[in-house]
Amino acid sequence: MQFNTKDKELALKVVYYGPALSGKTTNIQKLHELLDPEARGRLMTLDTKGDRTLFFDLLPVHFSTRSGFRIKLKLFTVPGQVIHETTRRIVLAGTDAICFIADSQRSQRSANNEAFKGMRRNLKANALDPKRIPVVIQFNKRDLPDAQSEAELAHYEGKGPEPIFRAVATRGEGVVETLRGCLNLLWDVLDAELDFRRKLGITKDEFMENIFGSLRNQAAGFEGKEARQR
Ligand SMILES: Nc1nc2c(ncn2[C@@H]2O[C@H](COP(=O)(O)OP(=O)(O)O)[C@@H](O)[C@H]2O)c(=O)[nH]1
Ligand SMILES: [Mg+2]
Repeated sequence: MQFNTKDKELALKVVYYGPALSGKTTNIQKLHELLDPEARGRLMTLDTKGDRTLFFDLLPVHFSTRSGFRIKLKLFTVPGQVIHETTRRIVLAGTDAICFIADSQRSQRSANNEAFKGMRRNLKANALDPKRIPVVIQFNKRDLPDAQSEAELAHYEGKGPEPIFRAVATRGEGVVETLRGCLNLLWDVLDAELDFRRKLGITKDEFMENIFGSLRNQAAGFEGKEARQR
């Protein structure tokens, strides 16, 4: 996080972490489609198949608050393949929150578990406390026949503190809910630690509205847009 109260600038970093092919890139591609073009920047996607040393996707989202703060939200994905462990560690550096994208398919259970353990290990390697960094878990690919059942997911819900979201990222289902859930936790942590609400001069609701408000307006169509300008 970069928080500059003098220049009224705040940059937050959220990382989409998880095993290979769980749908991390699809999540931020859908966000890119859904978010207000005025609020989001260019989606940068680097292909992990290519011959590069650093691979990740980045979607910047930026907006100004009523209180005059410029806020930039940087959404990153990590490459899931085992060989890219160093990249995952580097991308996690300085992260403020994590959306862990799990693959619902039964065949991917151990890949999910390995990635989750790796995430905790890489947080620690970056001197970040896994207990302090907000994490939400998304079980993606709910549409596939081999997906773990609701009863099986309920088992995870009881296991850890992380909220669990269901998604079909390819259809955009659950994508916004997951990010919203993550930012909800992040706001609470930052408000408790830094007195965020007072320093930013906005409430949590306003913060969320700034990011996601345009989604509702898109659904509401032209009338919604007009109402927003008033
Ligand atoms: N059936 C299904 N396929 C998905 C879903 N989300 C992503 N995929 C597919 O899974 C593959 C890997 O997705 P990608 O976002 O590249 O995974 P990443 O490696 O985590 O970034 C792609 O072929 C996606 O179209 C989903 O919810 N359902
Ligand atoms: Mg990817």
